[in-house]
Amino acid sequence: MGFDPSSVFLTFDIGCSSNMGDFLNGYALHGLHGRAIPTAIGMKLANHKMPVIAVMGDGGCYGEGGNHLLHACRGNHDITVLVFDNGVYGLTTGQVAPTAKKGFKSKSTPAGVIETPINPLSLTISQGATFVAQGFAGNQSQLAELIGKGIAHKGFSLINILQPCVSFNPTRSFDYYKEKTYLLPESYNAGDFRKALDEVEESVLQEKFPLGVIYETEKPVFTDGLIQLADKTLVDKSPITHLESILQDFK
Ligand SMILES: Cc1ncc(C[n+]2csc(CCOP(=O)(O)OP(=O)(O)O)c2C)c(N)n1
Repeated sequence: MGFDPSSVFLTFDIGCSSNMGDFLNGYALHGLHGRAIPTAIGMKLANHKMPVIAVMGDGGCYGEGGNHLLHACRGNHDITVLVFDNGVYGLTTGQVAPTAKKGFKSKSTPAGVIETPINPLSLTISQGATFVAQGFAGNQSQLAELIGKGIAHKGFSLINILQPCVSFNPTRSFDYYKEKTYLLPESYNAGDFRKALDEVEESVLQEKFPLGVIYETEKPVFTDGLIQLADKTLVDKSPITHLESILQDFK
């Protein structure tokens, strides 16, 4: 997208997903499990002209950090969240994550998952997200395009990325995703809220995964509502000249 690495901010959760922080150049913060979204929102408030991207696993985003996700959606915070959805807690070796299918047997659910899985698409669309897409690690050109669109979108964007965890989730193999994913047709209208929810519901019934932009709309973003930020960003407004005295409080 032509960004200088020093003009973008990335925040990484904890997990295999977030070890991506070791492979990218750019300003980044590798924070706490489930907390990449509040960190991203904080960065956006400090400098709302800067693209901010949060990278998370499905455990961190839909489990431990699920509450943050809801409020990021309803606030239409202008950040992009990339979720590496493999259906398990990969880094901690395969406990079940919220997108796993009912009945899935894992180390933490030896008799099978009892709960209904979270559907990240309908969840975020219904809570006010203004850009919701799904990609597949096996379709890299489409995925790159979706990530670009998500970053370019003004408002809260979520890209759920289906990907195998070859070590700890054999049920979600490449072949499984190849069979179960489908591209949304050209005629699909991503601007229709009700149709987007219907499409997702139908895909769940069929046990299929749509790929593409599922829903997209325009609404004012959170910082548009802050008159304090109307003229310039917070970092431009108040250079921190008294950092030492702030830090003293923590000593
Ligand atoms: C507050 C907190 N709880 C639990 C952990 C332990 N922990 C580290 S990674 C992880 C799971 C990561 O799973 P996911 O977010 O799905 O990412 P993945 O590794 O699959 O990419 C957990 C539970 C932690 N580091 N911090």
